[in-house]
Amino acid sequence: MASAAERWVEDQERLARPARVAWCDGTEGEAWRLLEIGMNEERLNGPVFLKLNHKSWPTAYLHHSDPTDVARTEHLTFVCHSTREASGPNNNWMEPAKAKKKMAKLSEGCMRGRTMYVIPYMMGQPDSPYAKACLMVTDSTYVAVSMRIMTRIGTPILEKLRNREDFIKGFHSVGDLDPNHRYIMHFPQESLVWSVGSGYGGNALLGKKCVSLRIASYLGLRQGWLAEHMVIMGIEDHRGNVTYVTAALPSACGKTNLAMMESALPEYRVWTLGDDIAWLNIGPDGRLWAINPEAGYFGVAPGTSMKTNPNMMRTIRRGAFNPTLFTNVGLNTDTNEPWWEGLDGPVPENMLDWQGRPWTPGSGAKAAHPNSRFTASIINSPMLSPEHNNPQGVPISAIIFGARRTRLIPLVMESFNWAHGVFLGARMGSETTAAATGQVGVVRRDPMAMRPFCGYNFADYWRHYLNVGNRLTRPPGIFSVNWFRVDENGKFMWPGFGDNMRVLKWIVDRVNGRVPARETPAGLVPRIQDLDLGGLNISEDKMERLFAVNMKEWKGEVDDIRDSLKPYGGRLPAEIREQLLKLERQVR
Ligand code: GTP
Ligand code: SPV
Ligand code: MN
Repeated sequence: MASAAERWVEDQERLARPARVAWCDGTEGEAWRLLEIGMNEERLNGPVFLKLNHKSWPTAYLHHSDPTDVARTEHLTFVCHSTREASGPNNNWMEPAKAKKKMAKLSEGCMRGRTMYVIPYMMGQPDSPYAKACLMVTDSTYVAVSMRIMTRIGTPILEKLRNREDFIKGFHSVGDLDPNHRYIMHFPQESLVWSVGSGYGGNALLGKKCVSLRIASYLGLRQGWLAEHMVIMGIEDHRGNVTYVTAALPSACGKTNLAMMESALPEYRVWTLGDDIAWLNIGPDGRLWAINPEAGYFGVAPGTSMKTNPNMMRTIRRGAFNPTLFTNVGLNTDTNEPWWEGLDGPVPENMLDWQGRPWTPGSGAKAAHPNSRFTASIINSPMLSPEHNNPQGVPISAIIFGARRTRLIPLVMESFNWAHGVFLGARMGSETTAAATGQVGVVRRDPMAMRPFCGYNFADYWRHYLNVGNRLTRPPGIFSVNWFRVDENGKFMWPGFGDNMRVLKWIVDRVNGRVPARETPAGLVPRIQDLDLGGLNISEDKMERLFAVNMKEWKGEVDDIRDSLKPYGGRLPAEIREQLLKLERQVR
C-alpha cells in the first residue's frame, strides 16, 4: 500500500503534469548530477548554473534569477486560516477554499515538459524530538540543489516519513514567473505551503521562512514552543565557559554577521549554531532550549568581506561539504570569479552585472543586486559549535532583539522582566532593507523581527510568548540592541561587526550577575565603565550619545507604537496594554 507521502506526491503529479518525477536521495552523487543538469538547462538568458573558478572558489556555481524575482514578495504572501482573525492584521488573508481554487488553477499542468523533484527533508537534526519531517515538490533544479544545502534531505528521511501522516507539505513551481501569477500561500491548519511563480529566496526555498517560521510558528502555538527569526550563538570566555544566546533582527539587519562574528575582544570567541531561524522549546529543566532547524546559510553577499565577516568568507570559499551557490552577484569575466560591492580587493576590470550585462563602476547601478546571496552548508563554517547537531539543542541565557534604527534606540538595553522584554520585542521598529521588495529605509514596526513570518495573529503570538515565559523556571534575560544609530553627519556612531562583542560581553556579564546596570525609563543600560572598550578609539561623548534615552524625543515613536497595536483591539494581552500605558505616561 502506498504511504501518505507517496499518495500526496501522486496527487501533485496529477495536478502539475511533469514530464518525469525524480525522488531526491540526498547522496553526494546526486548533488553533482543536479548541478550537471542545471549547467545544461537553459532558463532566462543562460544556464541555471554557471561553473565558477574552482581553484579560488571550490565547488561554487553562479545562478541568476528572473529580474522581477529577486526578493521575498510580502504583498503576495498569504496566511490562510479559516478565519481572518486567526491570521491577524499582520498577515494577508484569503478564505482557504478560495485560495486553494486559485492555486489549483495556477498549478494545473504548470510542470509540463519539466522534472518534478520530490524532496523528503527534515528541519532539525533528524533524531531531535523537536525536528519536523517535511516533503516538498519543485520544478526548479536550483531549488532542489539549494534545499540539499539548506536542510537535511534524502532517503533516510523518507523512511521516517513513510509511516506518518503529519509531515509538512510544500508545493513549489516557478510557473511562468509572471509577477501577476505569483503567490506564496500558507495553510497552517493543514501544514501546507503552496508557492507558484517565484524561483528565489524565501518564496521558493520552502524549508526556510514558509515552513520553519510561518507553518512552524503555528505548530509552536499549538504545541507550546516558539519558532523565531533568530541567530543562535555560543559566546566562550577566557575560562572556557560558553553562554548561549539568540538574537532576532529583521532581514538584512545583521544576523549572519553577528552569528559568524570574529570577536574584537581577544579573550572571547563565538561559536555559531544558526544565522536565521531558531526553534525554542521549554526543556525538562525549565530552561529555554534552542535548535537551528536549518543546515545552511542563505546570506546577503554585498558587504561580505574579510574585513566584515572573515569567517563567512572562509565558509563560502571552503566548498568541502556540498556546493556553494551564488545568486545575482556580479561576475569577473577575466577570472570567472563572483564579485559584489564590498568584496576585498580592487574592482575587477571586466565584469558582468547580476543580469549578465557588461558593467563598469561608472555605470551607476550596482554590479551585484543588493539582495544577492550565497547558499552554503553550515558544516563548512570554521566556527561551527560542537553542539550544532545536539538533538536537545543548547540552553539559552539571553534573547536579544535588534533593529536598524538611526535614531532613539540605544546601543543596548536590558528589559526589567519577561513581560517588559516581550513588549520590547512587540514594539520593535526597523528601517526596511532590500531583503523584501518595496521602499528601503523607512521605519516600519517589525515585532520580534517576525512581521513577515508569523503564521497567525500577533496578539495571540504575544500572549503565547508571555505564557512561555511563565512556564520557564529559569527564563533568559531579554535585551534590545541597535548597531545603527548615527551622528549628525549620518555616520554610524558604533563600529559594529567584531566590536559588537563588547556589547555581548556586557549581556553575558548581566545574565551571570557580574555587573550592575543603570535604569532609564525605557530599560536598563550599561554604566560606561562596565563596557570593555579596550583598543577602541571612541570618545566618551559618543558613548554617552549611543545610550541617550531622552523620553521627550520619543513622542512620535510612542504614537507609532500605539497605532501599530490598535488593530489588535481587545485581543491584545493585558500585559502589553499595561506596558504601552507605562510608556505613554513617560512621554507625557
Ligand atoms: P537575512 O538573511 O535577510 O535575514 O539578513 P541578516 O539579518 O542575516 O543580515 P546580514 O548579517 O546579512 O547583514 C545585512 C547588512 O547589515 C549588511 O550590509 C551588513 O554589512 C550590515 N551589518 C551587519 N552587521 C552590522 C553592524 O554591526 N554594523 C553595521 N553598521 N552594519 C552591519
Ligand atoms: C530574510 O529575508 O529574512 C532572509 C532571506 O533570510 S529569504 O530566505 O529570502 O527570506
Ligand atoms: Mn532572515
